[in-house]
Amino acid sequence: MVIRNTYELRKAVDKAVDNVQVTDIHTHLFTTDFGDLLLWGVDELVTYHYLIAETMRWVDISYDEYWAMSKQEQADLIWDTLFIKNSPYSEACRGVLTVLEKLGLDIASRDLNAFREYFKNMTVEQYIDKVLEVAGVKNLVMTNDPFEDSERKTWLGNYKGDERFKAALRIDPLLNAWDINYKRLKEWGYDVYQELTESTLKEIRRFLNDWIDRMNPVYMAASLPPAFVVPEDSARSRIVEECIIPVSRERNVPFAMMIGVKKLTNPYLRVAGDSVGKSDISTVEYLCAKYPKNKFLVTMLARENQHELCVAARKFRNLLVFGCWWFLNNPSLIEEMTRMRFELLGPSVIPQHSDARVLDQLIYKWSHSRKIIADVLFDKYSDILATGWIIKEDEIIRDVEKIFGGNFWSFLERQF
Ligand code: RAT
Ligand code: ZN
Repeated sequence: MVIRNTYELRKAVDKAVDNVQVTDIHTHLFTTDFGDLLLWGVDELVTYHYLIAETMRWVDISYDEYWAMSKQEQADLIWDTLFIKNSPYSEACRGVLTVLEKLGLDIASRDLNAFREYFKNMTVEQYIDKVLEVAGVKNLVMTNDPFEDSERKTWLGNYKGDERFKAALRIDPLLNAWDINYKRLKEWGYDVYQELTESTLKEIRRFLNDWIDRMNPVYMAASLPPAFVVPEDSARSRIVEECIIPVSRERNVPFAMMIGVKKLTNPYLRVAGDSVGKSDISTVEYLCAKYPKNKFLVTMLARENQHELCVAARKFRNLLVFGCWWFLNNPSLIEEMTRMRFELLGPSVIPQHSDARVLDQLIYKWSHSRKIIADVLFDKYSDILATGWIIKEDEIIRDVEKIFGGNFWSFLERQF
């Protein structure tokens, strides 16, 4: 169908974006094989670390007292602080309301215990089906760290998998603390030393290959500090160039770099204590230029890095920009970044991932992002419609399929 005016355009864009089944390329969710590692339900939702950080701004209890509480006590404190004593319009608070509303619960009751009741008779299997359906997510990528003992035992034991959940091999410990973690590789039977000799590098490649065989990951990923620089004289830089790059190319497993995290700026906040810093885009440019046959997925945490990251993607087809990560996952910034990306890169980006740590969050993260992406798309199509360009509804559906996941799958298939 040919779109004739902005009224039809608005309807077609909203329909395409509402109906698209998403591939969520970065989450912290797990299959049921991993037991308690898959977080779900209202107490997990309310104790999301984004909300812990917001709560501690209001309350005067010590961090230790907070961490000593049971999960339910923590949730009660957060609910009372952020939802009852203050209005819950921060993005993370609003997200909880969106989830409860989309599950059909009576938000107006403000009754956390009533919300808890809803989950009492639900099995996790039923709830996965329900959430994926409500969120419109067809498949998602986990974060799988072989250095996490709780997770490792499942990979080495009876991992069965679920077609909807893809693995991603997370390698932060290898890149960010080699001086400590080489000992773990040694324990696991790899003949490595702290000094990066040829034979140690070979063993690191063997470690990566073994885990690629075991997990069948769609990419290898690391969260990296603002000071992430390649090339430089450091263990991290050498492991990137001499291990990650060759294995990534040989196995066709892209390297996902998530750059700009200042770890534990406030260590007392634990998982909620990380912050953001500006990073050097030259590292991304260097890697894309020096290794044109390698594939790189990149997201950066600082708002200040977003423009140069788009420009880098214009220069390098082996660079796929994705997501509005963590502190950028707020409506004002998602809108700004999505506009800039569409203007510089057209549909050749992945505007969003959820980063869901709690299954339920898929519902709000995708509902909120869909709305903003649809608004920006409508503006962009309106501009070309005004020139006399003919837009067909099928073409809108085609573009929407790409940005909500198709680009990811076709990037994996490309051969440079
Ligand atoms: O967004 C988050 O939940 C962060 O804590 C991190 O998990 C971050 O997304 C990461 O993958 O390191
Ligand atoms: Zn994450």
